[in-house]
Amino acid sequence: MQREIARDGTMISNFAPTRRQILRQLGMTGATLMSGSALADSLVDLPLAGGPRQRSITTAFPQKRPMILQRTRPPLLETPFEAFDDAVLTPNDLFYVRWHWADIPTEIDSDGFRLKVRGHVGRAQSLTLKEIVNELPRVELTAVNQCSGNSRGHFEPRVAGGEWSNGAMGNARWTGVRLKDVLDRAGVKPGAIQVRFNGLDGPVVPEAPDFMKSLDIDHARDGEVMIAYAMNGEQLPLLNGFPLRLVVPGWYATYWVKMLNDIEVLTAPDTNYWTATAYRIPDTPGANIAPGETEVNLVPISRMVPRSFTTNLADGARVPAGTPTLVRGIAFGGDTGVGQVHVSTDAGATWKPAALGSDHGKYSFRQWDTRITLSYAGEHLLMVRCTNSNGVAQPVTPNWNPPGFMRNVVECTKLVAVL
Ligand SMILES: Nc1nc2c(c(=O)[nH]1)N[C@H]1C(S)=C(S)[C@@H](COP(=O)(O)O)O[C@H]1N2
Ligand SMILES: [Mo]
Repeated sequence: MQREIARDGTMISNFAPTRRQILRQLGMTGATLMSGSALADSLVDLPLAGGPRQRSITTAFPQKRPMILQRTRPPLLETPFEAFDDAVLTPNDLFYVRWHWADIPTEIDSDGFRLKVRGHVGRAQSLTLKEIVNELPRVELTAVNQCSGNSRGHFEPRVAGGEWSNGAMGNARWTGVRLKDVLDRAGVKPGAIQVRFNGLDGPVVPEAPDFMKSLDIDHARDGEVMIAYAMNGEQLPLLNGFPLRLVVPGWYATYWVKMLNDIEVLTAPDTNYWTATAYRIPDTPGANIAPGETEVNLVPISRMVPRSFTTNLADGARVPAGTPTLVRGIAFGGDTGVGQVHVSTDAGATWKPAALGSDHGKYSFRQWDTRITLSYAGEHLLMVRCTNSNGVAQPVTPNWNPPGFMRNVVECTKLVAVL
């Protein structure tokens, strides 16, 4: 088992649980999703566009430590940002949560659970968790799961939708099987076009469209897309998709279908609302348009773009003037690895490379650090910019689009240097 030291001095294991351990863990999971009352334990100020807004911290959800509460039904819980400074892997009990519909099973019997594989296949399957764990090759991958609308609350002008700050993302080590191996077992027939994924959750009213997403057949069979049964060496928390979820490395989390129990191979492009209509972005660089601009071509959201954050100094932090200050954070390349991370303390006139931490694979967060010296007392802006290994760099001006997707502007932290 590989281990590394986290910043708080504890050990992080690069968990390699045995099949027996995994099967023991995948016992019935049950939970009460929310108590309905007394959700707010305390308040947190978030510096969102249009002025800071107070949001509550909740401890009312199962398998979760205190989380920032966006919405109760369906649960939308944001990861407190400090978690990203503590370790390169986001702990399961701090991992953000997002659901579209409130009808989410509160108890799942793992013996009775089946994953169906059907549609345009030669041998339709109804797989038990034991079969998935024991009979298919196991794969592991560290990858960032980020909501398309992460950081939406910072859009200016403001847009409709969940007002996330920067905590609708997380990085985990995923264990599971290749989607390709599952599809091969079912024997996909020639003429397949897309593969549709559905989970156990559903809408509260029957007329509303069940949440489903589809991938093109070649993407589904690329050998990278996974069906995960463990996250950071443990079974998935119920709210993150117990017992199985899709992992689509490098792509926005909307495709990472949770509580996955149904895979359907299609012979025509999926026309369901969530694939054909929702989650569309302007077909422009960075999905960027001017507010009010119309007549733009829309395409499905897909690959992530690079981002980076300072994690050890919050906005308004006081640092000593004239002496070096340690600055550190995380970066990710989006659909590929981190190439370089640079910081600037002079409004972007000059950029200095940061040192990169250990490489957990191209889809993972990568830690970075450097030292800055602020020569005079007063306010300074610290900027951090990731360039991914394809040479794509974060923009210095924010993108804008009506759904508030794909924000990846260079982040600025205001520092106050004191003598
Ligand atoms: N079954 C199901 N899977 C789903 C969703 C959903 O509503 N239902 N939401 C998707 C979206 S938009 C996001 S951002 C991620 C959130 O994953 P998490 O809750 O594990 O962080 O789940 C995705 N998978
Ligand atoms: Mo999302």
